Amino acid sequence: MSTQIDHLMNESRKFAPSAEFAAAAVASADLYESANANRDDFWATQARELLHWHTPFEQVLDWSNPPFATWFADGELNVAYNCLDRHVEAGNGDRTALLWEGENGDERQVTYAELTDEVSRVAHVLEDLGISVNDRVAIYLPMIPEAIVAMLAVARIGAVHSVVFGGFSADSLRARIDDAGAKVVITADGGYRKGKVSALKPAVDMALADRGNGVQETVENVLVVRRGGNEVEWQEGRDLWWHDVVPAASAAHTAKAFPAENPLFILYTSGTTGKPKGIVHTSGGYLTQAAFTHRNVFDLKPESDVYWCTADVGWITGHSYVTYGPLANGATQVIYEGTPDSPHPGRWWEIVEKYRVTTLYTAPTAIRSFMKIGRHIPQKFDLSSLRLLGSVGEPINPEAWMWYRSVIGADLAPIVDTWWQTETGAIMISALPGVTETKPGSAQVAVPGVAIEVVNEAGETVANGDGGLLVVTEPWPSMLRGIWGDPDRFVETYWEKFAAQGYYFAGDGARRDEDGDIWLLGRVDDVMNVSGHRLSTAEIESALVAHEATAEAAVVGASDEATGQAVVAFVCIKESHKDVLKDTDALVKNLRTWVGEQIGPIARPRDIYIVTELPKTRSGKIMRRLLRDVAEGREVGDTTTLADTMVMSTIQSKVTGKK
Ligand code: 6R9
Repeated sequence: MSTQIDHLMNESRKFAPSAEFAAAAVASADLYESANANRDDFWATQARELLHWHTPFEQVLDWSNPPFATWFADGELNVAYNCLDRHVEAGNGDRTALLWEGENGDERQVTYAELTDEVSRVAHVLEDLGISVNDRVAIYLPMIPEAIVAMLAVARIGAVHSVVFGGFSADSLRARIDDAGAKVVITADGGYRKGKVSALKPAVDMALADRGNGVQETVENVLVVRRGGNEVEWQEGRDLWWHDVVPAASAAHTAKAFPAENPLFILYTSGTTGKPKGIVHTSGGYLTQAAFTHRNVFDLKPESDVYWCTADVGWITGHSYVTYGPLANGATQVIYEGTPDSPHPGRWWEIVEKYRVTTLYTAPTAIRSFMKIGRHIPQKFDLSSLRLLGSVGEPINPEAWMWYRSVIGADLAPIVDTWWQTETGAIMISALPGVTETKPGSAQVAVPGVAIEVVNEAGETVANGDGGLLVVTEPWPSMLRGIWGDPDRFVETYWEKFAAQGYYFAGDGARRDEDGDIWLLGRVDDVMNVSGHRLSTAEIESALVAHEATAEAAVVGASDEATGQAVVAFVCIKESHKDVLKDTDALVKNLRTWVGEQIGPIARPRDIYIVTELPKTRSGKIMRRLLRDVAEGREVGDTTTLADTMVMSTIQSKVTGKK
């Protein structure tokens, strides 16, 4: 790795936890000690302490057939019982589980007792529809309490859910239903997004329309929640209204025990090829690590905290840190249906104020978009209840980290930058609040019980100060158990590169600094090679965002005859600095010089395009692949997973107009 990425590593600011926070912290340094002493014993202890086992396990990890692991395989549990009934039995039935806020201002509060009843009813309904152990149920819902109810009802009867994000098209839904062979789809008429009802049921109808290609339809029933109130078409015999069948079902439902390795869910994630991968997670190990990390990384005090993870349940973050982790731990959490700026740009902060949110877990892309609008919006609200902030999904630039800390966290709340993936199931790298001294921009250290290394192409651990590839060197409880229906792809994608060492290859570039702290440098396909120097997109983006006028930046490597690759940047300007747009040539020149000063001349972008939006997936990840197409003058590839498909044509016209 060249010295060019030193820019990021020169970050010398450190923030020790306050004595007060540390004294009351849930996590302690002892966790590392006991995990290091014996990893398997450590996880066995966590599994026993955090979960209820109908049949206690004897076996912990079985790694005799790598990369196919089992955890706690002879134990039995019920995941929904762990998230619901046991809290009621412990006397906490009146505790609020969900504080739901609809985008249109509707509100619902659901206690643990009520949630248990509702999940039990839906479990009966699903059983009456013929769903049993291992059957697949697709869930295609907005962020309403029923989304969580549906997931838990499927889990309760030992079936497997496949949640499909409500923003995905009928085609994407069709592909996911087919791949998993789902028997039931749970959906809604529609939900509120950006101030209006966005319909969902028509996409289900379209997905299930007769394709005339002889493929056998697996879906027998569609269960429909009324939320949007929009008109929907109805197929008698197939479609059922939730409000007709659920309230009529009994709230008494016995949660049966299932083996710990019973599949809990499939979640599709995009890979390097077109076909999405159905990542498979199982029950006991997954729930153990989701609950452990949720408790320790978010310093959870279930009696007093109000936790809010802004992710949709359509993503892994919503699975592990909205549904499973928080509910297993008996937390009280906010669920918000809509977009951050509906009906006004302060909506999130209004919600924090209203519910006295203590813990906020969100993505850098959201933070940067709030930076872009300006601090005067959050400053209108009382955010003093916030005591801990989390980040996930992308590297968080030091500038965004500092803004998050000072504007949202009043310079007091610790920030945990959590690295993990759909495949890892739960958080793998993060500071422990109250224990770790935090550093802006670095995810820092593996959580207790997880073994991470940064290695070179030969699989050798790099020295502190050097960069390489991020690997997980030991199996972990919430690891993916495979790709649905494709064991070969599972082995090839994650385990072949470091087969000799038996390491899991995450696909991310990383570097350890002199303290041994880990810095994520983006996907390895986002690493550029300019005149033989390795440059990371994350590093140049950080430099650009550190400029006072920049709100957000995306950098790609475009092929270049002279230098192999050249740096091409796409930059959004802050509302408060719109004046600089009067002279874009001067602005571009200024930004190039700035990057040169920040990192070195080699990192100066060949081209800088000033744009109003960046292309992002619906989970907020910048789609650099598309920007690379533009930068290299190619036709832009598949844009169907973009949140806003218009963005690319706007950018394209900007770029061609310039040339
Ligand atoms: C949880 C989630 C996984 C990819 C991962 C990495 C990036 C996630 C990050 C991060 C830097 C962090 N990523 N968290 N990069 N710092 N704190 O996002 O899962 O959607 O599967 O994405 O996201 O590149 O490989 P998923």
